[in-house]
Amino acid sequence: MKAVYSPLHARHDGGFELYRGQLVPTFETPDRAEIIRAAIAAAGHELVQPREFPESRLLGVHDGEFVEFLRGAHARWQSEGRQGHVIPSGFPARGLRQDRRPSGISGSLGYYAFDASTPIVAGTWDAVLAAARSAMTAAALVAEGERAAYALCRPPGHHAARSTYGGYCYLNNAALAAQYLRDAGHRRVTILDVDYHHGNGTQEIFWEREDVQFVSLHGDPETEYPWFLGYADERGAGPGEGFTLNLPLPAGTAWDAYAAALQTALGAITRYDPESLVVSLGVDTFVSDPISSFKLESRHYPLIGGLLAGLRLPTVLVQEGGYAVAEIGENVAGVLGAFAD
Ligand code: Q9C
Ligand code: ZN
Repeated sequence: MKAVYSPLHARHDGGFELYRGQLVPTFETPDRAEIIRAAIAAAGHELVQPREFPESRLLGVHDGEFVEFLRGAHARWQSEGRQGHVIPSGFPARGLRQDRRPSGISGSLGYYAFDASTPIVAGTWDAVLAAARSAMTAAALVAEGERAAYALCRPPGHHAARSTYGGYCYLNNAALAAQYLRDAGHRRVTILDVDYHHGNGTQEIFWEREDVQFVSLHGDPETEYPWFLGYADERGAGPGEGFTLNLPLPAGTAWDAYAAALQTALGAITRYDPESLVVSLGVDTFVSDPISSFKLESRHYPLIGGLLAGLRLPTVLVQEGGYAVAEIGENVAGVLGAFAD
């Protein structure tokens, strides 16, 4: 299949994240994308560059002032003479005002971010925009008749909501792809999120919408990031009630229980009867992922691909997480390969 890739991803590099009480180099590294690129090229997928899009496309999913904040945050940090990393250090938790957007850089960071694991470096915006364009290009290819297309997005996107960023995510690539398909005339679109972590940003964006179904398999937020969303009782609201489905699974889940939950997800998708599918494709469900705890093995990813392809829907696959760098290429290529048969 066509795989959309931009070398601009590499400009997002060198950041640090607060992880278990220590400031460590971020797990979300440029070599992830390069290893995926090499593996899918070797498997015969055709690499294509992202297209240009009017930036107004971003506003179908994101708040305009949030987009401008992300674009300018690093330059502003520097112009205010700060050293160190662009990482927030305070957030508007319960009891603090949520209706004020502080004008200073520290208050703005706390207002827009929801964790301290998502650094902004000088090249972050270039990579973020290239990832968004890659997802929309893959959606355009599918809207134009491709059976499936893959966007090698880096940084990932599913934790980013309308006006918040976190979880290594800044703009929501999968949501932009789904919105693109809606704008291209697809009446109902499903986003299936198989990343290890709950796609809280995607859920929030489509929470009150019936035209985009959101289905997610993930580590139980009782113990797994992002901790504060992704529980089974979250089902959407208003016109969107019943169009969000969360299937949290306990830490340590292996293939059999995972496959059973995936069948539940596929059943819900079939009942919704969408015109197309967007897959938030994280492979941090892998047994040796350094920040996750499921126990899928490399041989399971072609099985996942086969089950997804079996829906027989035009499909956009969007790269999300996966931090076991040595195996990330094989695992992603395993999913994609099932669509070629
Ligand atoms: N103890 C994605 O996979 N830190 N984001 C987790 C767990 C953030 C993962 C800390 C993990 C974000 C796209
Ligand atoms: Zn993840």
